[in-house]
Amino acid sequence: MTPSPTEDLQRLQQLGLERIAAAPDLAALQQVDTELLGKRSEITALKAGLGQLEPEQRKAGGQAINAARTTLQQAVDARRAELEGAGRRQQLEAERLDLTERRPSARLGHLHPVTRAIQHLEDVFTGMGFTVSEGPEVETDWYAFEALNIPTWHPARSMWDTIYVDLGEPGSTLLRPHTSPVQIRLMEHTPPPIYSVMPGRVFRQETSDATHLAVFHQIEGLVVDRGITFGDLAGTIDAFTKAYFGDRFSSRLRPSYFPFTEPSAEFDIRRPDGTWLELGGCGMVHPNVLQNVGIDPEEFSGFAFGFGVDRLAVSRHGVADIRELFTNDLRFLEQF
Ligand code: FA5
Repeated sequence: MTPSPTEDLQRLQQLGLERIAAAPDLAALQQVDTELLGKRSEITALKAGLGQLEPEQRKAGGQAINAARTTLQQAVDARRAELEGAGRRQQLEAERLDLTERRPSARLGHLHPVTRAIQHLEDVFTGMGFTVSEGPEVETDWYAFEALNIPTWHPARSMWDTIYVDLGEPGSTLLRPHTSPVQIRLMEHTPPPIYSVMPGRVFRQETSDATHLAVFHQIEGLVVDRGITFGDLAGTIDAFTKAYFGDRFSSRLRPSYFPFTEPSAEFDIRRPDGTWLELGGCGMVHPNVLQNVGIDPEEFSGFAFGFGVDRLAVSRHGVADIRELFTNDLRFLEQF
């Protein structure tokens, strides 16, 4: 006994719907569509067979076949829309450009530890009411020595192993061996009160070792006002040490000598491991220096300090050898 057209239809519709739902892509769906509803499909064959039925059965059969066709056709259309939508989403996703995305392979650099130290120092000092000033790296003998109370004959000249530039009178032009000339330039143009720091690069004829470089950085500080005392200097150095290094570091002043300050002191910091590091020199601005720039030492007094930024950066980061800063080994620099 052959199955009735109704049973055939139900089976065809059920199987058809399953195949449509399972079609993984548009090409597969097209194939299923042709097989289910095309000219050579079973459903078309069923329709052709209607002619052999009785007229009343023919009508009911025709309606059932049409209903099944419509159901299958709607399922194909729905699945097609679904697959097309997924395709568009996939394409959009593939073509998406996220401009805010940081790819893990694109490594961002950062500023050199010495540049960062200078910026940090500027922040600390501007927070204490200081301005920031700059001066040239190539200097004249006047600014680097004479105006700082160090005449040519002065034995203290040997404190700075100066690199001279072959320009003008021999010995008249040089690479500044310290940032103190910027004090002179500032005082020449700015009437007191002066509260300023002056960071910059300096140069000395020096053989590098773990604590010395031939090209390094200093930051100079200068205060000129009425009634400034050595107590103000000591207080400023102390406030700076705590602000920059934190409470685990402390500072001390040792008597010393600089021709441009009187009295003079050496400024050391004590690291958390208990060792001391000579960071810089300081003192009360010598009256001769004030006179050299036309400031009356009877009316104004001041203090100055100058210390090594590179030494400060390495001690802050616990680096044993200062030369590491400038060998430009990325594996070293990336740690900061
Ligand atoms: C001076 O250069 C004075 N101009 C400092 C000063 C300013 C004194 C204002 C008084 C008033 P000195 O030569 O000591 O001083 O150098 C100051 C600091 O620079 C040193 O304490 C050290 O921290 C740093 N320094 C000196 N030489 C080197 C070097 N070769 N490499 C790295 N850092 C150095």
